[in-house]
Amino acid sequence: MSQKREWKTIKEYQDILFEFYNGIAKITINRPRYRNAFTPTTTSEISDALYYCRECQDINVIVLTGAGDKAFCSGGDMHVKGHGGYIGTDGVPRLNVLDVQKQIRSIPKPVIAMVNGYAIGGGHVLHVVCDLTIASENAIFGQTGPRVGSFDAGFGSSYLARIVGQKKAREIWFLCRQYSAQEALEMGLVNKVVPFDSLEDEVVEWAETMMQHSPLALRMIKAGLNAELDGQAGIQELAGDATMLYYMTEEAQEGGRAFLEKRKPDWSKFPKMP
Ligand code: S0N
Repeated sequence: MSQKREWKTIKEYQDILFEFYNGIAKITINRPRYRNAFTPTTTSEISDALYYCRECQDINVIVLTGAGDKAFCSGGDMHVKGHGGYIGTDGVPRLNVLDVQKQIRSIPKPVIAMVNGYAIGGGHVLHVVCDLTIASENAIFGQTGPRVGSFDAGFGSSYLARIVGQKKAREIWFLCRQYSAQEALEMGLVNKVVPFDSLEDEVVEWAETMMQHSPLALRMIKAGLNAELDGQAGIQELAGDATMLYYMTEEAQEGGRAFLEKRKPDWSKFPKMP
């Protein structure tokens, strides 16, 4: 039996719920009528929430999910698909889910996809880019692009191939089949499959376990795992973290202090580790 939790609303949005519980932020795509398909409004709201999560000191782990028991996310909302992207309320076509994908990968905190039903098309890519995926037994995974007139040749393909291998990634994209949660587990696409009623309990337990560990260590591991795959952008993130750590040292402080005190810095007192 699932445990009842008091999730507190962090901020009100139109298309998403953004809630907090015990160090965990939960972002829920709240368009169950359309199997939680996203519009430009949905994705810009997720971006805004992720920015908040990055800045907020009280948030340690982020959970991304969909409302209801049918879908995590069914990708871009076909009702607003126009020439050049998904058309927002301003009439401009956009593919701004790409910004969300990049944010999920670069936010220096673990992101868990809590997949509670269909993760399809651009919705599948969203779970792929999360650090971890916990799925309910009724979850179904797949890409539809070549069948419905789209594709994601970015993280949705290359990172997918890193996870499931080149042959399987090509199968997923070329054949546009749907895969059960069990099949997804067997191909390493998800971390764990649990009954629907215990999905949130399991996700919260994983989050709480990670929260017992060093946030900085988790941050560096995430940056390192990304850096291997993300080229110069990945190295920039890892290097940024190295700079942050360097700024925490007395040696770095000495440089700044010496400049302000108009003297030569004295580096001699700092250890040169072998
Ligand atoms: C999810 C599916 C399998 C669920 O089937 P089920 O349970 O039988 O429900 P339905 O009766 O089909 O659906 C219920 C209602 O929900 C609507 N709906 C479902 N999905 C969407 C959707 N994606 N957009 C709009 N509406 C949706 C149905 O129409 C139905 O409404 P009513 O009751 O009025 O008929 C099944 O629904 C399904 O297969 N859905 C479509 C899944 C799909 O093909 N998704 C891909 C969409 N495209 C992308 O995601 C492209 C991504 C992309 O464009 C991209 C590429 C590269 C870089 C960026 C992007 C980007 O997105 O920005």
